Amino acid sequence: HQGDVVKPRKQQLLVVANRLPVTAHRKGEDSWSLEVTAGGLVSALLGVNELDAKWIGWAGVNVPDEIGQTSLTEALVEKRCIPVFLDEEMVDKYYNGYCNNILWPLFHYLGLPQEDRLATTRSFQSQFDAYKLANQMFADVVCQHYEDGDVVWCHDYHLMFLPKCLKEKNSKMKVGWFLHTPFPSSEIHRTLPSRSELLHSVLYADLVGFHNYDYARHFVSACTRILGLEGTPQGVENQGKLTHVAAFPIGIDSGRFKRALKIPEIEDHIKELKKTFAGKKIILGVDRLDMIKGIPQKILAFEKFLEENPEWHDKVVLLQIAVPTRTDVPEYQKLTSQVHEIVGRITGRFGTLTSIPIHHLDRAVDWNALCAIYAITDVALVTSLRDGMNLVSYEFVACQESKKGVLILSEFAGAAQSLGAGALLVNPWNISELAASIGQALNMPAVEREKRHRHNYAHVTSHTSKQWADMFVSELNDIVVDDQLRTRQ
Ligand code: GDG
Repeated sequence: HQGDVVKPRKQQLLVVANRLPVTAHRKGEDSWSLEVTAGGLVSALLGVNELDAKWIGWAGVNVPDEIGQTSLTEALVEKRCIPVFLDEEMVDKYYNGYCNNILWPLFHYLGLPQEDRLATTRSFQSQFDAYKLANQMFADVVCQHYEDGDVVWCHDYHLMFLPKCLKEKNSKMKVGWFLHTPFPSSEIHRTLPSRSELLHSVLYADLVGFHNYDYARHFVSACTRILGLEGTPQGVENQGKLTHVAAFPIGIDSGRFKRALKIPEIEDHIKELKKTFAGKKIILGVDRLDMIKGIPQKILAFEKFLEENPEWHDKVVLLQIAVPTRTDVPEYQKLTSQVHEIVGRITGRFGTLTSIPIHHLDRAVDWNALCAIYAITDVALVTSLRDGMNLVSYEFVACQESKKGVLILSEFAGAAQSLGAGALLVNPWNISELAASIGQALNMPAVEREKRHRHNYAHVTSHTSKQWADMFVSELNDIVVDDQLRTRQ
C-alpha cells in the first residue's frame, strides 16, 4: 500500500554450533518440552551489538518422522533456535566418531586412536565422510535462513568443514569460525589423515579466532608448513586472498554470578553448606568427566597430600563434581572406572566412621547450587592436561569476593595466560608438585590470598563473555568480503 513504511530488516547473526543451547524432550507425537542450557555462549550472544541473533544446531535428539521434525522446528522458534536433524548413524559416525574420538583427543595432544590400525583406517574414512556430510547439512540449514548482509559465526571443531560449504553456496556470505579447544602444534596436526582438507576448509572463513595467541600461531604454522601457504601478521594468505586469524580470549558473564550470590535461595544454600562442612577446608573440582581435565591426577595428588600431611586428616575435604559426558565412548567409560577406583581407595585409606575425605559426584548440580559451592570453597583445583580456556576457573574467581580463596591452575589451560599472576600455576603431570601446591594454598596467609584474588577478579570482571562476542562479531563485520572463491585444494 502507498504510504506504508518498510522497516529495514535487522542484520541477523546466525550462530552455528553442533548443539543448540536447548535440549528437547518429546512428550507426544507433536509436543515437546524444551530445557534451556544457560551457558556462557548464550549470555554472551544476548547483547551482541544490536544484531538479531539466531542459533542453528542439533537439538540432541533423534527425530526420524516428519511430524516430529515440523513440530520441534515450530516449538524452537520462540527460543530463537533452528534445528538441524541428524539421524542416529550420523551422530555415531560424525559426533561420537570423528569429532569426539579423533579431533577432540588430537587437539588436546592425546594423539589419534591407537586400536587395530586397519580397523581405524577403515572407520576413519567413513567417519570423515560422515563429518563432511553433517557439515553440509548444517550449511543447507544456514542457507535457508541467510539473507544478504547477515553474519554467520561457526563454532568449534565439529564444524571445520562448514566455512567451505557455506562459501561454495554463497561466496558473498560473511563467515567467521571460532575454535573453543586448543589448536595443537603443527607437528601434532600433521598426523591427522585429513589434515590438509580441514585446514583448507577453515581458510574459506573470513575470520578465524582462537582463545589465545599460541593457538593462533599453531594454526598459522600448520597452514604454512603443511599447506605451503604464506603467513602474514594478519593471518594466512592463499592465492592473494587473506583469511584473518586472531586471538579472542573468551570470558564469563561475571555479573550474573555476582548477582546470584545475593539471591535469598542461594544465600540459604551457602549457610547450609557452611554448616555441613564446619571446621573443614574445602577443595573444589568441577569438570566434565573428560580425560583432558586431569581428574585422576588431581585425586592422586590429593591422596599424596593426605599421606604427607596427617595433621590435615579430617580437616579438609575434596568436593569433585564430575559431570558425565560422551558416555557412549568406551574411553570415557574406562576413565569413569579408573576414577572410581582411586576415590574408593582414598575413602578406604583416609575415611573414618564419621567423615570421608572425598565427595565425588557423578552428576551435574543445578546452577544455584554450583554458585553456592563456588562461594564457600577455600581452594579450587583445575588440573587440565590441556584445556582451551577453562571457564570453571573464571566462575570460581567471580564468586570469591568475600572468601578470597586460592586458585590452583594447570599451566596447560588457556586460562593460565590470563589468571596466571593470581593463581598457583602447576604442571598436573607432576603429582608431588601438585600435592605441595595444595599445602601451599591451604596455608596461604590472608594478605597474599587477597592480593592474588584482586588480580584475578579484576581480569574476570573486565573481560566478559559479551565483550568477547562483540569483539569477534565487530571484527568480522568490518572485514570486506573477498568473494572470489579459492579454487586451489
Ligand atoms: C569448552 C573448552 C573452554 C560444569 N559442571 C556443572 C556446570 N558446569 C559448567 C561450568 C562451565 C562449563 O560447564 C564448563 O566450561 P569449561 O570452560 O570449564 O570447560 P568445557 O566444558 O570443556 O568447555 C574449554 C570452553 O569450551 C569455552 O570456550 O573454556 O576449554 O573445553 O560454565 O559452570 N554447570 C552446572 N552444573 C554443573 O554441575 N549448572
